[in-house]
Amino acid sequence: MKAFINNTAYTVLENETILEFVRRIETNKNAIPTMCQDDRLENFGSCRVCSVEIAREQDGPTRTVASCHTPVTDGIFIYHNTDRIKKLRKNIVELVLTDYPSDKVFPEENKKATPFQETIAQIGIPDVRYPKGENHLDIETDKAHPYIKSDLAQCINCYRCVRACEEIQGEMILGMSGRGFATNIIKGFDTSFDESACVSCGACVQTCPTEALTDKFETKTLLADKTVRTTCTYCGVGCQLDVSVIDGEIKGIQAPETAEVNEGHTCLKGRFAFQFYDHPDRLREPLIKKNGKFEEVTWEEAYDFIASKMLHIKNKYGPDSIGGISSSRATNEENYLMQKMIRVGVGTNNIDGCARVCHAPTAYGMQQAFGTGAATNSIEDLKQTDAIFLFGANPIKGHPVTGAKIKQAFMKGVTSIVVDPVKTKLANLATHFLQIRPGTNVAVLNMIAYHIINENLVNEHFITSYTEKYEEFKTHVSNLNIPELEKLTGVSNEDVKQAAIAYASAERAMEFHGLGVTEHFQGSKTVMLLSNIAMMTGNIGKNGVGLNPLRGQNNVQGAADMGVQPHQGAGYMDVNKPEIQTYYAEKYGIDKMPVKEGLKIPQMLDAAIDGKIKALYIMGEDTIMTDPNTNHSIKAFEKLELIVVQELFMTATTELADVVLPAASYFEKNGTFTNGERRVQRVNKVVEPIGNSKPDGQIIIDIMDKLGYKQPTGATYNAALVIEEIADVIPFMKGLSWDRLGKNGLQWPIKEDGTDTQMLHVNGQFKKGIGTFHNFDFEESPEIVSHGQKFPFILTTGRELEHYNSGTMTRRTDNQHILNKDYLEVNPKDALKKGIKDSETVRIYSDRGSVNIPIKFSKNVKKGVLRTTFHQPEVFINLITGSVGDKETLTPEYKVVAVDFEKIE
Ligand SMILES: Nc1nc2c(c(=O)[nH]1)N[C@H]1C(S)=C(S)[C@@H](COP(=O)(O)OP(=O)(O)OC[C@H]3O[C@@H](n4cnc5c(=O)[nH]c(N)nc54)[C@H](O)[C@@H]3O)O[C@H]1N2
Ligand SMILES: Nc1nc2c(c(=O)[nH]1)N[C@H]1C(S)=C(S)[C@@H](COP(=O)(O)OP(=O)(O)OC[C@H]3O[C@@H](n4cnc5c(=O)[nH]c(N)nc54)[C@H](O)[C@@H]3O)O[C@H]1N2
Ligand SMILES: [Mo]
Repeated sequence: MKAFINNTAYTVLENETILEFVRRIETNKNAIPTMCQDDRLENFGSCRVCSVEIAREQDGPTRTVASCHTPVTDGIFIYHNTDRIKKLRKNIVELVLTDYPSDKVFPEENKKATPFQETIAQIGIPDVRYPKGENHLDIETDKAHPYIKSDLAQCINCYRCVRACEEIQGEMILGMSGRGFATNIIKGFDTSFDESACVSCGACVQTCPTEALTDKFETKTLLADKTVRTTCTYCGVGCQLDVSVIDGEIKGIQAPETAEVNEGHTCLKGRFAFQFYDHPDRLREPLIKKNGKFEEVTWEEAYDFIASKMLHIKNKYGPDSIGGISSSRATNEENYLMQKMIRVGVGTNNIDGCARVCHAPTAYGMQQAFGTGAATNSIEDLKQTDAIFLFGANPIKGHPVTGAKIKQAFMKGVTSIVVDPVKTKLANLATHFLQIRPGTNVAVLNMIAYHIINENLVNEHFITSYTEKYEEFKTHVSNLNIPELEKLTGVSNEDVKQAAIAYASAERAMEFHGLGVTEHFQGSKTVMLLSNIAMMTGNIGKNGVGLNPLRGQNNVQGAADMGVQPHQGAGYMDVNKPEIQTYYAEKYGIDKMPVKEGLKIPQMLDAAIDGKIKALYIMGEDTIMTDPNTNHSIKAFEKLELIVVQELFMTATTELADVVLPAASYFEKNGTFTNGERRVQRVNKVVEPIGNSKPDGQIIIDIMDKLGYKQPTGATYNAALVIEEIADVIPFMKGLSWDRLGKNGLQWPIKEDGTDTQMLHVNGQFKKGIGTFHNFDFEESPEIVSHGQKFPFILTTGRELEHYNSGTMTRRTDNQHILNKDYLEVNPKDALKKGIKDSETVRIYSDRGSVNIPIKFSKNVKKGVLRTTFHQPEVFINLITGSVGDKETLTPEYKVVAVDFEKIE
């Protein structure tokens, strides 16, 4: 199809609007001025600033249309800069200016123009001819919210904020009220931002073309010295951020609209929670504990102390007496170096990371079923799916940008199934919600498989062509005692059947899962059953399907890829195989690699108590706060001869250390993070390291050197060079290089020529050759079997939107002004039975200990179930969690804790 711009013919792309067409041909975003239009929002066509003239024939009679929402039709003639159109635009904007502060028409000194000011300049308005009317200029500025400011006097009623709130975030906090000049945006039921149910994502601020909505950092109008694109440090979504810097300090963050992952959106942590980075509490100097007190020392002194102690312990007790815990908060390059330091510098496979307390069962279970432990598809696929099966994940809080996309899909009517013991926001919107008893995943998935088979909804072709052991699974499932499982799970068989039918009859169904699957006694088994369900319905290997773990930390996927696991080295090769040992030894330029599989974190702690582990080297984990059964962890730490911790802040873990090394935060170093869809993205240095802190990569290279191994990429940490080494060692990253990563990264496997991979196991070609079915029976958690009688409530712990894990970072930002407490969610009936009122503080106790916590009445939990989180050290919930873990991977069962609670007298 062709159409004409000023009488010249051009080819039109499918579904192009006139605005898109003209902008593309003129390669100029400003070819037509706009006001209410935002590329990320549905076209609205209300302000008419983007008007153009169109004609059926050359220089024929014209019609005026809003170009943003008018599709190009075959052969039309477009005239977008005629005198008539220019006059019309000027009139529209002048009219808007009659109700707009006169001192905001042009950019203020030392400030960048707002998009509206740019439009004014583009249209060329020297002054406003019309007198000021009755207007809304006297509306007071709302500054109650810690981050978002609204000055509605500057509102031009373009509705962009209202639409962004709904169309990007999926909230409906903002609305319009009143008519004519009195029209203005309202929040909630006309409250302040602070009182509304706003999730503080800042989408409204980013889209607002004036300063009617700004963040408190005034990021929109900052005249920054530089803006650096980097990858967010919080969850595994991997949002891209544009960080503005003035005089070497970070002043504000916006979301780049060119980012494939987050498409100009972030949550409140990515956009606003950066103030931790230069907080007075940041560690700035190395510290050694002398006579029970930390003293500042030089790097040289700290290094010498660590190296001499480590070498002494290694010589006395052997290399297996030392263990390393690496950080999923740090970069790939740093994780790679860390596992190398432990394996090559020390000579042991005792290296592990936070995947152990998180998604290790996902990696293990998916490897058993498919051959690769990572997400099969990409988030982009949400646009192509017919059904979403959300199992034990709460992305609204944990992965907010993906959560918003899932919410959009739910609201648009995609078939939606949620399985969770807690009625989450998404559960409320879902077409099917199974509110199971915590810990009964295997039972409910067996029921689902039973119904899929019974209803004849299996994909026989997929099963026979690409998988094995289906018949065993089928026989197992057909022998199930369904009424017994119904009782165990606490959900009706009919509801499960309907959910099973909904999933299996969708053309394309996508599974998402989270910690509600993995942090359980039967975690790995649940992952394998989720894999079964996908395989038996043929939901693998095409767009809009698959098994998609919502990986937790910014770089937990990457840490495992880099070899932060005791049984597999960089690139998932088994460390106990002689040919693999030879492979790594050659790559690392040493004689021989350690031969024994290493210890997992819980085993390291047990071994410390048994006197077999003598030293722990920890890079960026708050083990004491975040591992279960804190008193057990403390007991282990107290037996150690050496504890080294690289950290940003003093934590419960550093308090017990012998040496604390100040690490540079992600703003202060280069490297890469790998998100939950296997996408390796650049982390670009934004500012210099705070104080005397150093990037983890530099610290590790220095320590390796002291231990007698010289890193071949040189004595200075250089991420691009370490990537070259990684690409040489890890076969599925052969084509990885710093330059190739570009702005939006690459998804592994990355071929030698640099082509990457959006989807795994395409056309039934499983990584391990053939997909394998496994079958399991439900087994009650030992936690319930041993302690359920005495402690009759089940506590499950999860997350809040505003805070991140141990809270070290988010607690040092204004997020703490939005939420500064952990609460215990209790079904009102349970509390009232004990004579406890809403908001009272209770004592909650288990076999391990007790803590005090304020309660919050909540109908989102059934009777007998309690929910809280683990962000605030004032509560320190892991004092009561237990040591039961997933049988295969030892991932702790944070989601089933036998407890009771009582009123504090
Ligand atoms: N705001 C914020 N975001 C985060 C984090 C944070 O601390 N704060 N942490 C990051 C990290 S490390 C991770 S791993 C991810 C985690 O993100 P998610 O996996 O979403 O983690 P959770 O909220 O802990 O648990 C998910 C859901 O599992 C449910 N669940 C509990 N028990 C069961 C069960 O027996 N069966 C089923 N089907 N469901 C169950 C819970 O009720 C909860 O809704 O979030 C990441 N993102
Ligand atoms: N009760 C309960 N406990 C849980 C969970 C639960 O659901 N319930 N979830 C578990 C899960 S899934 C996880 S992943 C763990 C998370 O547990 P952790 O990994 O211990 O928690 P984080 O707060 O993410 O980060 C650890 C530390 O890294 C530091 N840090 C950040 N960036 C850097 C850096 O670049 N370099 C260095 N050296 N340090 C840095 C931070 O200051 C922080 O203290 O918690 C687990 N604990
Ligand atoms: Mo995690």
